[in-house]
Amino acid sequence: MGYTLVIGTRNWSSWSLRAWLAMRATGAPFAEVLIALRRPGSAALIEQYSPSARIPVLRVAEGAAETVVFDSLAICETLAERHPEAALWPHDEAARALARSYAAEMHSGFLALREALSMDFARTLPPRRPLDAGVQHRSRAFRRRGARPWSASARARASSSAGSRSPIACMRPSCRASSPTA
Ligand SMILES: N[C@@H](CCC(=O)N[C@@H](CS)C(=O)NCC(=O)O)C(=O)O
Repeated sequence: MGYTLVIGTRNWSSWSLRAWLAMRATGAPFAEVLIALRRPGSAALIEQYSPSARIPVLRVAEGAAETVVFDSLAICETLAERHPEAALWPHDEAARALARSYAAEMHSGFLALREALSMDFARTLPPRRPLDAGVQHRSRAFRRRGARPWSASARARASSSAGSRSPIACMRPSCRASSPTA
């Protein structure tokens, strides 16, 4: 029996990462085929391994037979089934149902989120805009008073001094209503 996991560029393919993490979690040995994505030949290469023209793909060879699993969640389920000792899903039935719900929801939903914030570990972001002068001024004032603006102690002081004019005001909507500085 032998596993071959076909994945895409590590910095970009979160689908591949899921299958790879599950594969690693089983502790079973596996061969890895890494396909560089977003290159002219990528699609043709993927098609050599995957009937869905998508990666990740897990190929399970058993003697002359080979099973091809071509979806990240299906790969995770297959590995969970084949390696019960790895306990990829929670043992408790209710916890398992909940975990499966989250996994399936992530798998089939959040399209807009995934499009807007696709995984890219290699991207270099432009430097952040410096804080505007007002925020800098408030931060310095807080620091002079020995408090960090949103620390737990600052929030506690803000709520205990409601009614007095504390410069440390909690900005949560529930507090803002009663805050003297709101
Ligand atoms: N639902 C599939 C989606 C897999 C998927 O979309 N993979 C992308 C890479 S992250 C892919 O193969 N794209 C083809 C390409 O880049 O040519 C899964 O969970 O495995």
